[in-house]
Amino acid sequence: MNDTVLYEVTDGLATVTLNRPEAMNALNVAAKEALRDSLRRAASDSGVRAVLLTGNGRAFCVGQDLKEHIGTLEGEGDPLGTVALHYNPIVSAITGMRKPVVAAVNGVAAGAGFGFALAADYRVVADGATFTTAFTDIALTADSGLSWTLPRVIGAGRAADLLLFPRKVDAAEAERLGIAQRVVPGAELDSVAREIALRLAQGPTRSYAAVKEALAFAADHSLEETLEVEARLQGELGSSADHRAAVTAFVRKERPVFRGE
Ligand code: T3D
Repeated sequence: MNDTVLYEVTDGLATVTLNRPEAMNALNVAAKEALRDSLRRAASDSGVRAVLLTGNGRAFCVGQDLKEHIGTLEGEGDPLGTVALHYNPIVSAITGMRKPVVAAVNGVAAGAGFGFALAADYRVVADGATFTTAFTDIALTADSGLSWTLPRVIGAGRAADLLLFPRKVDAAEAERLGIAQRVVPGAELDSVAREIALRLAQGPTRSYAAVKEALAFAADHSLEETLEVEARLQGELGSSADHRAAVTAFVRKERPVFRGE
């Protein structure tokens, strides 16, 4: 691990912070490796029940560090090998994590940075933040899952528009399009995003994992197939300690305490 990404766990919440503010959290190799490893660490730590992903400084993440990339293009080897090596594992770590991931989008999210935000389960966005696909401006195509997530979130026509004609989508439009689930004043972003992520960290972790699994499955399967998956997942949750505790608390008119079990 290195200081391009900060990792902290408190109260069951892992906070993963991109920490290259001087470079707008552009992703050089060190940052990509640290982000991938931090997310895997959070996924495998049973003490972590939710993850908050954010950036230090005025950007959330502007994607690939193009100042590093130009060197790779001019050197030997496979300049775009980083997609399989870094970007894909980062996105898979976020989407495959059996716990909720909240992105606190503090500033511009461009290219892969936009992709990471959309891979998260919930986006809390500062009112001054913007989103841009950026890829075709540098003669690339979408990566970091954007060609899968973006049309599902905003529709195929709008996704094609943003990918063919990259522009900055402001927070208000992001909220209208469904990119942002919540927009808050910049000064309140940290506290609101943390409050939301902590609430998830104290919630029924296995239920959240099942919601993630079912939504991902339903995205490319039939209703009949999805009904089967829902039945299996519900069956598994039926014998969970959190479900028993919640129903007992409901009947007793008490607040349930979820242990993520
Ligand atoms: O290997 C591969 O390439 C494959 C992987 C691809 C994944 C990707 O993410 S590809 C997409 C890469 N990202 C971009 O193309 C975004 C490029 N940046 C921009 O379009 C704009 O900078 C922003 C819309 C993000 C922000 O605009 P603005 O006006 O707020 O800031 P600015 O003035 O353009 O930039 C401020 C500084 O940040 C500037 O540096 P300087 O002049 O002060 O030294 C700029 O060069 C730097 N910066 C911004 N984006 C990047 C960057 N430096 C390195 N890499 C960047 N991606």
